[in-house]
Amino acid sequence: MNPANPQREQLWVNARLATFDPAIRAPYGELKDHVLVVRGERIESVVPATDPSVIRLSGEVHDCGGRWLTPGFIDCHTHLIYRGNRAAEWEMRLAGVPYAEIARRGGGILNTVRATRALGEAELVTVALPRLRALEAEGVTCLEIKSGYGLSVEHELTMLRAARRIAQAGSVEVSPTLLAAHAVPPEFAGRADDYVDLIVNEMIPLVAREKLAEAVDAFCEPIAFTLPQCKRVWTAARKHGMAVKGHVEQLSNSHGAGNLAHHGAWSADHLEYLDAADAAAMAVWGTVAVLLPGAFYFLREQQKPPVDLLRAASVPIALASDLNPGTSPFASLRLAMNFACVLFGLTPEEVLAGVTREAARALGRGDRLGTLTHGKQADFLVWNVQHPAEIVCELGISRLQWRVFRGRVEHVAD
Ligand code: DI6
Ligand code: FE
Repeated sequence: MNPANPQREQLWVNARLATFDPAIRAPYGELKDHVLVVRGERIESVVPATDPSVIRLSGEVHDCGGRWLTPGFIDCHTHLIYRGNRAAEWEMRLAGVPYAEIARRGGGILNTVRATRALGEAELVTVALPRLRALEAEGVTCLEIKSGYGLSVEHELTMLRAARRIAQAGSVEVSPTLLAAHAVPPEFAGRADDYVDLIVNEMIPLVAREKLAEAVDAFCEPIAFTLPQCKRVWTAARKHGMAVKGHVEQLSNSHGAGNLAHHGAWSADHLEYLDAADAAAMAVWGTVAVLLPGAFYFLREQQKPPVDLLRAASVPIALASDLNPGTSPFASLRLAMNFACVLFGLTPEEVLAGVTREAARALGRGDRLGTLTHGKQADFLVWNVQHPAEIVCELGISRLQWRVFRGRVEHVAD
């Protein structure tokens, strides 16, 4: 896609701006009667409509007719790239076989690894595209993409190169993450520590050198990797200048979240079993809590993440789809947003902040994305709604009118 003309100015008028600017006290950071001025790929300013400077502005005028504008949505935890589906395993789970048992029998993640390894870079893009398009149609302008279904040097790199191709296609911003520590591959069965050696000594240095990922993730659970193994992965990542994050406290408490915080992590994800000490550490180090209600729902978990504890400790809360074929098989951030309200008790305002301002922080992009403020990238959405809560409440219908990515306007619906 062509980049937006760097000089061209756009005036977005007659909109209610849900800025999510923390400096604005109103719910949703609302600004009424303001003009959003875009130049090229950036938000140049947000000025009162009565400001004399507005008259002097020239450019393309977009009349929003009183509609709401939000920042572009950011899906900060996805496994977008994989082949096939695991509906047969889901059927088994519905019949009572636990997820961990399926994993122990060689199903689960390893099932998807076998399917995914058979594809090359271009084919991986092809199978991921329908999922990407579904997210974009809901207003996603930035997403994280994890590897983790390759589990060898060659196959993890192929997945990350496929993610790079998606980024280069230019319809969305991509934050690529190395998730080699997702499961122990069959070649290393019974030798998890040797596989961690491979991740630490070969994969991380190579991925850092080729700049194929920004961050390194690890799945810290008894069915995946122990805390000492994850710590080795996170330490190596930091040594190579990469950000860290983790799948932690989802099915048990391993204190992964507290350890991530001490590694200066971007985020700790899942967190159903998070305790107060680790929440406090996250607050101190600015580690974002990424809640993943889709996995909670599909696994029919009972233990909810401690939302009140996160609020009391002032830990920033983001949420994401966790799109993956096993535990969260749906390409819909809006569904995850709805689940977060209904299942976890977040407010619609927290949820919308959680896929904009806080999700941007969870991807190390808090300075560049996530709010409608001067200097940020011009990624925003125009909604045909009376109130922002409608975006979260009403499923199965799209009220998205325009999706703007880096200043390029895409008309979504009439
Ligand atoms: N994210 C993951 O990576 C695992 N659970 C989760 O919430 C499982 C992914 C899978 O089963 O393929
Ligand atoms: Fe995940």
